[in-house]
Amino acid sequence: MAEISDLRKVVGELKQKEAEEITKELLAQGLDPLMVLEDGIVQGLNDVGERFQAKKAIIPDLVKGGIVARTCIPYVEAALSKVEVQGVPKGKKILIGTMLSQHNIGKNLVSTFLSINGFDVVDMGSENQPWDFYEKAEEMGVDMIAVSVMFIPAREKVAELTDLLTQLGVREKYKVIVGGAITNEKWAESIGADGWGAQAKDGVELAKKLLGVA
Ligand code: B12
Repeated sequence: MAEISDLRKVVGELKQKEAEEITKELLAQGLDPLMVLEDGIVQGLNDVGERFQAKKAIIPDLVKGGIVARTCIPYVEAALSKVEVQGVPKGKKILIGTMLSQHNIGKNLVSTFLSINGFDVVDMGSENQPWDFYEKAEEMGVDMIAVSVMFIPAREKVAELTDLLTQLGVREKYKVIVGGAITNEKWAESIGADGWGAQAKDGVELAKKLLGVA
């Protein structure tokens, strides 16, 4: 019988077919889809990232890691929507995007989690600049801006975003939350974000808390 550690291993080894089969098997066993996601798929990708950092993996491995993850995640999402759906419209609009980077897998997960929990999500995709977030937030009249931050150059751009909102006199209109592989709570506080989340599900908790909805 497959275990979550097996999923982490095959994702880390970039074995697409095996990863897909084990994901299906673990979910069929009734394991918590959130654990399958975080302890299996995300940890496996972190292992790929660590190998890359240690120069034991190359960019095509990162590309393959993204493909393996995107093969497995739809099964998790299907299982999540069965157990997690709150379905209650919250009447709150949240803008989400990645700052600068092409890494969109985590952002897509946060977006899905928010949607299935009843938030109205405006997904502006990847490779955004600070002013893209500002313009879209004003255009769509959102309540919150969620930024996914996945590589180092993106970090200072998020600081630029909070400064820009302040300079334009709209900082109070929007709650700003951040997350992503290279972020932590201390950094989020230092750039004046309203909240930070380690995992996609934290985005939902932060949105509920900061926007004052049950
Ligand atoms: C797959 C991958 C890629 C793929 C991405 C494919 C895609 N469509 O997304 C591709 C090939 C594009 C890629 C490219 C690069 N990558 Co890359 N990549 C990764 C890898 C292995 C996995 C990322 C991933 O999808 N993880 C799975 C998802 C689910 O996790 P996540 O994004 O972290 O999201 C979770 C949480 O963080 C959270 N979350 C995310 N966003 C938000 C937002 C909010 C508001 C909240 C609450 C929560 C939240 O929720 C998610 C679920 O729990 C990471 C390693 C790692 N440790 O993450 C490196 C990594 C991110 N990449 C890295 C680098 C360096 C690069 C490149 C610069 C390499 C290069 N020299 O070209 C390029 C940059 C390209 C660009 N312009 O953006 C570094 C970044 C660190 C740094 N020093 O900047 C990492 C950490 C690898 C490493 N250890 O060196 N990469």
